[in-house]
Amino acid sequence: PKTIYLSEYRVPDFLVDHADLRFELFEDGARVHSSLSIRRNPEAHGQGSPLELNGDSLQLQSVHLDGRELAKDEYEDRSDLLVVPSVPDAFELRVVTWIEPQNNTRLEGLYKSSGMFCTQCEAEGFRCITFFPDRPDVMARFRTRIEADKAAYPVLLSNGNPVDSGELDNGRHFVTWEDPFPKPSYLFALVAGALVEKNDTFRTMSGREIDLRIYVEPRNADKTAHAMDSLKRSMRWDEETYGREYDLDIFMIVAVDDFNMGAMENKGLNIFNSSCVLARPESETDMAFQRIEAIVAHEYFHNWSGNRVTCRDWFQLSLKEGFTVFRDSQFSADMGSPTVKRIEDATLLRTAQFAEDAGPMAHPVRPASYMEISNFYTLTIYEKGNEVVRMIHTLLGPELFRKGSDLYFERHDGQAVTTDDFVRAMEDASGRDLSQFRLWYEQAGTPVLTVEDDYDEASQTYRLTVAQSIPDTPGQTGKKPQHIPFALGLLAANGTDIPLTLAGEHSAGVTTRVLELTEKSHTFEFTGIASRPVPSLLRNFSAPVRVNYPWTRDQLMFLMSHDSDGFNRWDAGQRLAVEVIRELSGHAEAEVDPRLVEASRTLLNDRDADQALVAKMLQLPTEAYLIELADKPDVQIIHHARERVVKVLATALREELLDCYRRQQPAEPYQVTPEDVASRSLRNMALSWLLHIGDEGALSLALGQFESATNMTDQAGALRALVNSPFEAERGRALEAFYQRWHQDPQVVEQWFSIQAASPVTGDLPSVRRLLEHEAFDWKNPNKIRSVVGAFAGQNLVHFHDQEGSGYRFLADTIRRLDDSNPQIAARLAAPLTRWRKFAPVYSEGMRKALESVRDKDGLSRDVYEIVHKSLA
Ligand code: HT7
Ligand code: ZN
Repeated sequence: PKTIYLSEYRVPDFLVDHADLRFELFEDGARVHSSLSIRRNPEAHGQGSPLELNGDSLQLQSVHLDGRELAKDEYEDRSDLLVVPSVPDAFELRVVTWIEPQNNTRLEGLYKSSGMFCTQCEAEGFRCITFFPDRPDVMARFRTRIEADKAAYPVLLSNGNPVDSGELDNGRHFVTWEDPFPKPSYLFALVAGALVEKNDTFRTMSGREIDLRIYVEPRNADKTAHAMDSLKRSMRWDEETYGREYDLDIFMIVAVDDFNMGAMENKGLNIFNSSCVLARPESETDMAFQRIEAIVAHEYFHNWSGNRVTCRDWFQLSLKEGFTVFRDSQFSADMGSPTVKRIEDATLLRTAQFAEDAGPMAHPVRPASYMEISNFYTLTIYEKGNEVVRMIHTLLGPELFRKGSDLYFERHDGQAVTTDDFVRAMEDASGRDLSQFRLWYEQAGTPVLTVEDDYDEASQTYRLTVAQSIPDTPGQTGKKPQHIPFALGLLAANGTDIPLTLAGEHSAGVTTRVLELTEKSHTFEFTGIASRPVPSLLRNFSAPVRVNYPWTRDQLMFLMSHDSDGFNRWDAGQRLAVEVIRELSGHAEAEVDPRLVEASRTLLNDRDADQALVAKMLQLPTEAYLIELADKPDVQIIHHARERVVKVLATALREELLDCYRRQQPAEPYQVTPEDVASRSLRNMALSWLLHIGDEGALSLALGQFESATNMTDQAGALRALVNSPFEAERGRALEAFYQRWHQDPQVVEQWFSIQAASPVTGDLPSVRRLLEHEAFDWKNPNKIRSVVGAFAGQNLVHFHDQEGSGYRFLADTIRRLDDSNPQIAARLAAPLTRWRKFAPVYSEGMRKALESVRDKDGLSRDVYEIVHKSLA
């Protein structure tokens, strides 16, 4: 496969003003009539160049140019390109193609899911529908007519507003949609099916009434309320926070079961993976409710950050994704607990994005090259991209940031632009120079800050030296220092914040300061410090970096209880737990530091503290995070060390845990408030720790909760605790009862699969293989694959990293099997193997061999080829 470089970007030779599409949908295929008004781009260099339109898996039926059918020798039908060598400066091109959505297992372009037709065009799926300049800087006005059998497909949807509809012969009907906003082809969408519609309305800030519709299969009609509420909250929030108003008369969401990712922001017609939109308390967990609110908001926010202002090319993907993740995380923070949201974002980043940034697929937020763009929908583009925008927000402050975003939307409305245009708008609105800051977009790798300090009692000064270094990544060495906002505070011995005054300044009484790091090393001197302080560094995780500072365990305990920065209170607890677990690794006889037990006891007993934060603080660092922090990790040793800590904590804190379980009584009816979520989380954590040590009292609590739970958070919490307990008979009965109760709900069955596949108790490889044979498993459904294979390889580390290599071979077999049917999913599943070099040799050898076995498959897709070859290079 060919590598595509950012440096080779050229403006398009041709522009499309209008795309007039007609879809004839049948059971054995679909005929697509496309009429394009095309003209040469006055800004293009090659003025006599041939017309080239992208295509993929299309059967070409005819080509007309300005009404005349072209003979076969007047165009070239290469499998991925339609070339018309000789065309005038402006013309009408009519192309008819035949496609087979019913056989489309890749789920790109037009395909069928549970009997309905639907599309996924980002990034390059539109070319699987018809020939088109399928690149985001070609923006056209679309008009779409859909024709289908009326009984089987009563609902026919596309982007924009419906402008015509009617009956046709043979029981068929049609609807025509017109989208007034020019858009790139990746935002095109079509849906046809027997769907029910849930309606609501929203009055915008200028008083327009918007028709809101959620379309689902009839069996899901009772699962739309939460998404609808989330949508209305998002629309209001975007008006209040960014001044952005919705622009069409209708906003539609459709739920589909077979979807490669979470959701898609098609103009006016968002398409969602069912698991990211459908929920009711009885069958979905708190986590699902929160995920749905965030994803509905994310896709809605794209209407401005992505659709009205879009990307010039796919190297600019983070322009829309980083900014939109930033917007949705601000929204979630405003809707719930800001500190908890920050902890969740930082945990994902530090566990998974830092790992990506240290591995063979490391790439900048604005990559310089790719083979397959689908492989670049990564944590770096999304989550690090979010952090980069957040740092601009921190450096500018909220008012200037808002001025910058207003300027960006005003200046670039209707355009396809670059991350550089975004930064320039921020600079122009604020007067700040962000030239060095731009390195965040260009350099891959996670910066490491090494902090040293020194206190001088005589002069009452405290000196802090911060040195930054950025590790080499594939193809990038010798990196320049980046512009890093570094927030910090200093704590006095009584636990209060000390006002921070730098040498030469007058005291302003500020206790958290954002220092700006731009050099390889800086020394900051704080004056008027009466005694040696404890530093609270990188408050609220002000930059996506690693911080090394030699806190003692007593200092960490002190920060856990006194830091005014909630994030750093949590972080101190994590650091303490990491140290304690590390100390046990490979030393079976070593004692668990009693300070961790006491710190946990204090948290459990602290009824005045914010329980949402307490719930987070009591969670031990995950195995994945411990592995990420380790050099040549031995997975089995890390697993057993962490298990021992859980057992010691559960045994020592039995009374407190039982008390916590009884005390935490979330209000009825079920609500997803931070308080209630924390309450359920604490109860379920207490239950799971106690069942882990085989506590008989907790067993009856778990069985009672399992049977009487009125919401899925509690029912699945009890099931998970039972599954991970030593109570074999109860575990088996609970799993069976759960399946019998929920087997008709695919989303719940996915939870049932993943609880088992992720469990060290029930997720051994033979059992996971049995799940693949289960009647509810379906190789064509990405959610099912993720819930079994993804959960096993991503969460069940003790079995996946079996030293025999059986877990690796299993994953390699799965990737090879899926490579032909769904290459995007196959490539994503390969991620756990790509970091083989990181692991201790007993693991890395087996991982490498598994990757080689994938590499050697005949006819490897471009998606998997890129991942495997880059990992083995
Ligand atoms: N912008 C959407 C990306 C997406 C996607 C990309 C590749 C293959 C399938 C896909 N489905 C959705 C999702 C988002 O970030 O909003
Ligand atoms: Zn997005």
